[in-house]
Amino acid sequence: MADTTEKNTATPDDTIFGKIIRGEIKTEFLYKDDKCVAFKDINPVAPIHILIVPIKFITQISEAKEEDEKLLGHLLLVAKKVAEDQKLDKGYRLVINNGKEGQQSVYHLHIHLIGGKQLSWPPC
Ligand code: IU
Repeated sequence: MADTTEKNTATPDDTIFGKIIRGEIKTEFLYKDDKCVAFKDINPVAPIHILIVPIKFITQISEAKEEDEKLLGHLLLVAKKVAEDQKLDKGYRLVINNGKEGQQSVYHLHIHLIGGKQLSWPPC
């Protein structure tokens, strides 16, 4: 399995997702607007595994501010729209990993959209 931890490529105000957003790494966007992008996870854990990433650099959900309230709502609605586009009508899961114990590896906030099979619970 590819090592997707990216500690050595991140700078304090950028990550590989910044490069993807800016087009420095060629990536097919499944959705894009002036606030966020969505693209396939490079290491999918399910048949459908898409990341919804804000263009604004927020390292993680625990660092989001009151002023980000509208953006966070927008990300959830985009995740819902992408799920509909992917015809995930039987269900799906949205996940935000936060920090070390949350298994976050890329420190640019993102929502995982996971589906396309029967998921199990609990996840740990
Ligand atoms: P996490 O919540 O920070 O652990 O998720 C980061 C995700 O980013 C993880 O699922 C990786 O497979 C994914 N990813 C990617 O899609 N493209 C990349 O270039 C890198 C990581 I680095």
